[in-house]
Amino acid sequence: MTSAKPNLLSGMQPSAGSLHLGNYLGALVNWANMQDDFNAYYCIVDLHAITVPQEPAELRANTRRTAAQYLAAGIDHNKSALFVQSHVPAHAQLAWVLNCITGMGEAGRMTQFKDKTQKGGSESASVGLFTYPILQAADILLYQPKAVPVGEDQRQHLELTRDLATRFNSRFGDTFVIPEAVILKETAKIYDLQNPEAKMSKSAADPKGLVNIMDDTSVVVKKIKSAVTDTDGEIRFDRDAKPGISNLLGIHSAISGESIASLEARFAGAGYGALKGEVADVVVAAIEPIRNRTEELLSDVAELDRLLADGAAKANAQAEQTLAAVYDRVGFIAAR
Ligand code: ATP
Ligand code: LTN
Repeated sequence: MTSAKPNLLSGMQPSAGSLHLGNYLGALVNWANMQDDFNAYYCIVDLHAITVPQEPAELRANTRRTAAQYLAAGIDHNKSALFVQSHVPAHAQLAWVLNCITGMGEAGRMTQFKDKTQKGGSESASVGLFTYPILQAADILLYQPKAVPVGEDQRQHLELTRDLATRFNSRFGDTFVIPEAVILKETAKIYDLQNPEAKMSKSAADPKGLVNIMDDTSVVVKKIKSAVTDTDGEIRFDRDAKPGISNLLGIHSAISGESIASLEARFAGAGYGALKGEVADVVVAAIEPIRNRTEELLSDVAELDRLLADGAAKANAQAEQTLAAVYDRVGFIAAR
C-alpha cells in the first residue's frame, strides 16, 4: 500500500454471528466510503474478543462470518487491508510495551471496564478485560493512522491512545503519529425497534428489536412491522416525544439518502403501516444482497482465508516496521 493517502485504522469484534443494522449503518457504510481517501486497515479483533469467555468453535466461525460480512458490504480487499488481529503478532507485542508505560490509575478510569464488570464485579473479570484499551491503543498506533473512525462509546479509548502515544514520543523520541478519532454523527445511531430509547445492540434483551444482516427477509419484515411506535398517529421526527417513529425515519433516511424533511412531507397523513412497509422494503433491498454475498463468501472458506492472509501480509508489513522502531527506542537489542 504505497500512496500519499493518510492511513486509517478501525477495528470490530467478532463477537456475533451477524452484524446488526446499527453496525452496518453506523460503522460499516462509513468505512466503505472512507476507503478511497485513506490507506485503510480494518482489523477483526479476536484478541479483544477473548477478554470475555468464548467458545473456540464459535469464535472461529464468527471471525470468518464477520470478515465475510465486511467484504460483502463493500470493504474492498484491493483497496484496504482487512485482517485478523491474531495474524499480526505485533499487536500483542506492542501492547506489552504500552502496558509498561500505562499507570494503574489511568487504566482503572476506563468506563467500559467499569460498565462491563458492573454485573459480575471486577473480581471475576479477567486482567485482559482490564488492559483491553491498551491493546486497542496498540492496534491503532502500529499503523500510524491519522484517522480512527469509531462510535461515541470509544472516545475515551481514543483519548488514552493519544495520551500513550504522546508519552512514548516524549520519553523515547518521535515514533507515533497522534491519531484523531473520527466520531460518527449522532444521526448514524440506530435504536432498538422494541425499545427505541436504547441503541440497537447485539446484547439486546429482546431479539425482536434487533435487525441482523443475516436474518431471513421474512424475519426482517416482521421485525420492522412490529416495531414499537406511539398512538398519536403523526409521522414526524422527534427523538424525545416519538422515539419509535424517529428511529424508523432515521433508518429510512440513512439507507435511501432521502432527507427526514422530505420523508415527513411524503408521509404526511399516511398511517404508520405505510411507513413501516416502505422502511421494510428499503432495509430488505439494502441487506439482502449483502446476506447473499456473505453466504457466497462463506461457501469458499479457502478463498476467504486467502483474502485474510493477503490482508494480514499488508498489515504485517506496516506493523513490523513500527514495532521495530519501538523496540529499538526502548533499548531492546536487535535479534540476529
Ligand atoms: P454491543 O451490541 O454489544 O453493544 P456493538 O453492537 O456496539 O456491541 P461493536 O463491535 O462494539 O458492536 O461495534 C461495532 C461498530 O458498530 C462500532 O463502531 C459502533 O460504534 C457501531 N455501532 C454499534 N451499535 C450501533 C448502533 N446502534 N448505531 C450505530 N452504530 C452502532
Ligand atoms: N473497542 C472497539 C473495537 C476495537 C477498535 C480497535 C476500534 C478494538 N481495537 C482499534 C478502533 C480501533 C469496540 O468495541 N467497538
